[in-house]
Amino acid sequence: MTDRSFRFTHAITRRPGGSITGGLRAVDTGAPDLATMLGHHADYIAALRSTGATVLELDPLEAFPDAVFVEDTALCLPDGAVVMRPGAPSRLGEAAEMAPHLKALYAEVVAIDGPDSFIEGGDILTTEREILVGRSARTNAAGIAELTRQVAPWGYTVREVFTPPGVLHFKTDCSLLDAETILSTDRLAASGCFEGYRVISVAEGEEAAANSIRFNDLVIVPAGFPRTAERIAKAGYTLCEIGNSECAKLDGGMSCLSLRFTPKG
Ligand code: CIR
Repeated sequence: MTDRSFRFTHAITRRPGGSITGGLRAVDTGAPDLATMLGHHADYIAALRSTGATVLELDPLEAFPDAVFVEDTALCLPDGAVVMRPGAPSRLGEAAEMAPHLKALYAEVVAIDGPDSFIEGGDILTTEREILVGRSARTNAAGIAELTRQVAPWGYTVREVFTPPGVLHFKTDCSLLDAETILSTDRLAASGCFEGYRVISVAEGEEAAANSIRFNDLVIVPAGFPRTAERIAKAGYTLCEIGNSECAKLDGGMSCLSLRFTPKG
């Protein structure tokens, strides 16, 4: 298989609830507007579905203000799913809420469970040949070591890399575009972590466009970054732009809003 890292039959999403106004953020730029966010969320789900995928829409979890950002709760590979252990204390319980939904779709679901292990899905970039995990304020060496052991039986190798200082997650600054190609900020690519891949840089001043996703035939990008959008389109990808103004207030983007996978059953 040469496209398992970007061709998927399924996605899981979770609608934001009223508690979203209490979501974590590095800098307070104002409360997100729920109605606007729900509109963007619906557009996002429609884009995923337009590729033919089955998309599960879970109900809001009011007890967890950041629960819309489901990506951080699990890593989903063809052979099985790994339930994460989020490093943000207010998000730790979100992982257990996701586990039953994964068990309904996968024969094998394992979990990161060491008391000192922390890891969030936003720090994990799965490519065709490896899994890159960025150490960050949310993901530590113990979490990465546990993940490495969990995915080894499924034939995956993990490479530890670093999320730039002040950047929330590794994938805040990069996305997979195809088996060979990564969209990245210059500050992340400068670390050398994408050696051996083709890198398309986001335009200067448009760093937030780096959190995009390749989902089947689409590259889903946040709206409002025209120079980066043009670069991606010129490289031959089919673009779909989705509003992200409200999630951006909580440091969230296109990858955070879904788990994307093809379960073997
Ligand atoms: C957080 O700080 O955890 C949320 N406000 C944003 C999470 C974004 N998730 C992601 O990049 N995978």
